[in-house]
Amino acid sequence: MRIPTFFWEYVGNKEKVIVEADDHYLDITGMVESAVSIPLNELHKHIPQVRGRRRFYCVNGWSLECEWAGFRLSDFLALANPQGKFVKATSLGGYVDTTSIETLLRGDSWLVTHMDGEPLSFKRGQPVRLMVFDLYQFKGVKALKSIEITDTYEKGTWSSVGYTDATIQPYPHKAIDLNEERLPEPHLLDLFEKSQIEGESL
Ligand SMILES: Nc1nc2c(c(=O)[nH]1)N[C@H]1C(S)=C(S)[C@@H](COP(=O)(O)O)O[C@H]1N2
Ligand SMILES: [Mo]
Repeated sequence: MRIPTFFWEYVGNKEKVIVEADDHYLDITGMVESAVSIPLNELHKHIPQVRGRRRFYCVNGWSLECEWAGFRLSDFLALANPQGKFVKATSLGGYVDTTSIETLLRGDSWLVTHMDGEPLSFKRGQPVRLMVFDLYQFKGVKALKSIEITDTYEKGTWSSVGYTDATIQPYPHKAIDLNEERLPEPHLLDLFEKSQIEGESL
């Protein structure tokens, strides 16, 4: 798939830490029963691999659907038995975002290693990225290095610059994979109404 340049969203293009999947350890630290530091290429021995088509949405008004493969975040977190309320996820290059565990587990959150059958490229978040499909993707973290379980919410890289609500809005987003302008997305109306009722602030 040819991907337009605005698909690349590394912060200021300054995150330049590249690690091969074979050399990468994923960590879970903080308020956990057992801390985890596991080689990415051994994760499949511990938890099931998953695969499926999902559309992801950027708060800047575009969306993209691919076949993603990886692991469910819930399975990964269970290895550590978290005792706190929040997941603070940090990339190799320092991008960070915090979301409540409740939100992540209620939703559709993955650790993604493959996009359309290929290992993630550097731009796409090599070697593994957190993706939160039912929220805007600034809640996700490319080149994920560590997850810290905490009891306090901290603003992340994008929320610090004013993007506080990650609820996918019901107005159309430009579907860059289909080269179509501003597709209508009626199924999002449901999600939108639900989030208004719950009134959760992320
Ligand atoms: N490490 C890292 N992860 C990140 C970002 C980033 O700048 N750095 N941008 C976020 C945002 S706002 C979006 S929309 C998606 C973009 O993913 P893409 O570059 O694969 O399109 O990654 C998210 N995760
Ligand atoms: Mo984004």
